Amino acid sequence: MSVLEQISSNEAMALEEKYGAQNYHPLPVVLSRGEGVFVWDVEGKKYYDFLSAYSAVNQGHCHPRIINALKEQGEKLTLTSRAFYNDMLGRYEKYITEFFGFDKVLPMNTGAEAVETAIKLARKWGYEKKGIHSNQAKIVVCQNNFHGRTITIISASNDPIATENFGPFTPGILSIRYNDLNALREVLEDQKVAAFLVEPIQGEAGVYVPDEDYFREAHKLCKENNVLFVSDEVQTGIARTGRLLASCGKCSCPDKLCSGTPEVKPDILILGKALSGGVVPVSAVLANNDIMEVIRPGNHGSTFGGNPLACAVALAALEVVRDENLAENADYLGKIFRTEMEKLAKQTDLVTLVRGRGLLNAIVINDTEDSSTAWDICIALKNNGLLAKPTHGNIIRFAPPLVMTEEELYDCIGIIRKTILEFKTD
Ligand code: IF1
Repeated sequence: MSVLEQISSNEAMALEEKYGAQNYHPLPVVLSRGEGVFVWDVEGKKYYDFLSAYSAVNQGHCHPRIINALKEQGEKLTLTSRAFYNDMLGRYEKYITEFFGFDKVLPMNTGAEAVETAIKLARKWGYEKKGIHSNQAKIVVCQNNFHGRTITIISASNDPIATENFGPFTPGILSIRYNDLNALREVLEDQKVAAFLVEPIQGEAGVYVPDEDYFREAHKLCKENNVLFVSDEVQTGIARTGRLLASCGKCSCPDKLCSGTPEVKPDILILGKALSGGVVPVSAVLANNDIMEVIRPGNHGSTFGGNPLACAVALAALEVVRDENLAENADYLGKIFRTEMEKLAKQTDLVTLVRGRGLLNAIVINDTEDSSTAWDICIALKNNGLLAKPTHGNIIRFAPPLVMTEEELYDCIGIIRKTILEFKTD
């Protein structure tokens, strides 16, 4: 069999099982094409994508403008390394910093790399600007966080599956309860704290939305204590929650871009995933000069970070977010979605709770002990033409591309309603 020959779903799954490390447990569907809110499996069955590659494909699959940028730049220049200048990086840096309202950007590739970068930046700032004694700096994180998979980042995790037998871990991390301002107030009394690293909504924890004023007050506490407020918007950023950034709180940006003065402007902003529309790995750390200036040549970097292909793709991906009003669309559709899911929750004992913001939502399934119901519902949804994945056992996350139309959303709500109401537990 030639490697380029068309294969069946079963063959593709068997190959992954035989030759791939088994670090995932995917839904049994093998995709070979995507366009907008739809994906197709190798047998040609069409599905609504309700995961969007964990919110990386906010602009929809293979968005023509982004793919065009990929093709055009791909034929010109893809990688120079940072040993030389390239003619795309500066243009991209100007665009993204103005877009989000920061002085400077440090370009990386994956979300985890950007989180690592932010931690390094915060520590260095802690020593050089705050005056913390060398090697004493602490980073505060929240329980049930998800920031990525590196050793330092999992050192901040309390998920046994992500951490067991990966030690020894990175020291200097303090963990407090999420959505608990008193816990934050207490921990900030420690003068060695350089930064508070937090997600505006905890995605992996099951789309856990904090209290309305949590971010604003947490930000204030950090300011009072000369601690950097570091917002991980890898998943929540780029219009996913109905605003350009989830940390904007009640979005009041006159130009709808949040480049004015958002309600909470983090000291360090971490972006990834949809920054490239899911086309190539592009992540970024944004901060103002007084923080970013602690990084000097040789302190940090990456072979691929800031490569011209990534820059061209990310520029196009951000233009799509702005020109197609994706934040507004996510806000509008999200309200419809939650209203309809709440109606559904009243009709069945299977759904106990609906929560989320914009088009980052989850329903909590009244599940059996071994959590098989949420998985089985996702299999039934797949058979009915909609792809979603359970998280933390009994929670199903719903996060379609933000280019969805209202008509398509109602179609999807119909599929979810029908699937759940017809679902039989045995
Ligand atoms: C996987 C969840 C989503 C993230 C935040 C950094 C990163 C992520 C807030 C790292 C990554 C992913 C990765 C993915 C599952 C996933 C996820 F379920 F874990 F929570 F999106 F919903 N900060 N999130 O959410 O970014 O290095 O992966 O580019 O398969 O591990 P990355």
